[in-house]
Amino acid sequence: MDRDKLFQLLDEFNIETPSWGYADTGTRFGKFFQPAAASTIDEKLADAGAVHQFTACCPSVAVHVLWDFSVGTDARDVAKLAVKHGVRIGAINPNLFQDQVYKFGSVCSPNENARAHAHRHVLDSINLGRAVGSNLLSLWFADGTNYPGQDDIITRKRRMEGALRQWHDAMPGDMTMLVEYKPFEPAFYHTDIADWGMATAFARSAGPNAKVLVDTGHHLPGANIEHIVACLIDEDMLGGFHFNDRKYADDDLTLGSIDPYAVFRIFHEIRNAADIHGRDVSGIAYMIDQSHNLKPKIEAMIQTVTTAQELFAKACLVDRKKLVDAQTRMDIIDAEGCLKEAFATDVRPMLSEWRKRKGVDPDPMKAYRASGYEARVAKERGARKGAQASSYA
Ligand code: LRH
Ligand code: MN
Repeated sequence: MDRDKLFQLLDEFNIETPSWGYADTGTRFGKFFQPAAASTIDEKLADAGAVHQFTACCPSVAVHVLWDFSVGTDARDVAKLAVKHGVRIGAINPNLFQDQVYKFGSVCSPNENARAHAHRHVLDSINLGRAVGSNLLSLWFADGTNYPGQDDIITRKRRMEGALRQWHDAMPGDMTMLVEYKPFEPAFYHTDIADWGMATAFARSAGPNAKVLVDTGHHLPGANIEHIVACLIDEDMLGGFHFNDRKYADDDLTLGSIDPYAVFRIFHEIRNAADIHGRDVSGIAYMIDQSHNLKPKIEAMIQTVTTAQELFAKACLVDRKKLVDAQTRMDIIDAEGCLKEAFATDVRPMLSEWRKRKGVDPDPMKAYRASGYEARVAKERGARKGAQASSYA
């Protein structure tokens, strides 16, 4: 692959960062506060702006409605704040899991108050998306049950179908609905949208502007995620990703920290679908969904973004002519060798040159650390926060 083609692909490879990745997050066993952590939407957008300033590939920020838009907030003001910090508002994520009324689910709940509450919240989220100029409605449902017999699975399925169809039809024509699946947590017996097949069926029944969102942490051990990705692309049903890494479950660790070759294989299938099968992969939304419980949050985000760029660039370098030839000759060693060769390629010099061309420092982490941004905001924000206690119960 010639350098200009690779640089053009890198220009198009934008990665959306999550507002919640800049805030203090934890597990049920505790939350460890960081003085520099963001808590207001202004601070989250400022930090996302800093990541974009040093990486040149993160122009948008995903928001979670109830975490980022307190009551009375004018959405247009938030959009202006984003511009002030050099970014724009990306995917709109309604919160359909934290309100007390959602004890037995949101749109799948036997409790019609829960269904009505959820219905209104997503309609409000669609209007918010219009107000901030976002064309992505990203839906994840904690809906499910904890015990066999607790509720009727088919009744819940039909409630979900009805709700998704209504919201799909309420969306403006240029908005895409992303349906995210997850096998378990917080539900521990069944989850109403548990895997890619269910998400695809729900998206198809919702309407033409509904696609599937693949969160890399939402698969049972042993699942072949790149196989799922290849199928979704060929079915024209892949809407986007929530990238993170994990060793066990939905650990939300930083991308490539546990299994970088797995991420490379996903990017390989995307490039293969485009280069060999002529599939249009330009509309795929590359988003990060991580919680940085221990790592400094902005450094973790910069590390994630540069790792994603490296693994994407390596996947672009697979010699697909040689690969197809080896596959046709059923020469497994040579075929696998094409991927191994690309994965072993040190793409950092090329990425450094791409960054120079974009007018940013070839080493974003070093440049960020030298900027003093972290110490400055820690001083500003730490002073305001004072002592904080964290306990789950
Ligand atoms: C659920 C999930 C979903 C979000 C949340 C922050 O596990 O992946 O995408 O809404 O994390
Ligand atoms: Mn997710």
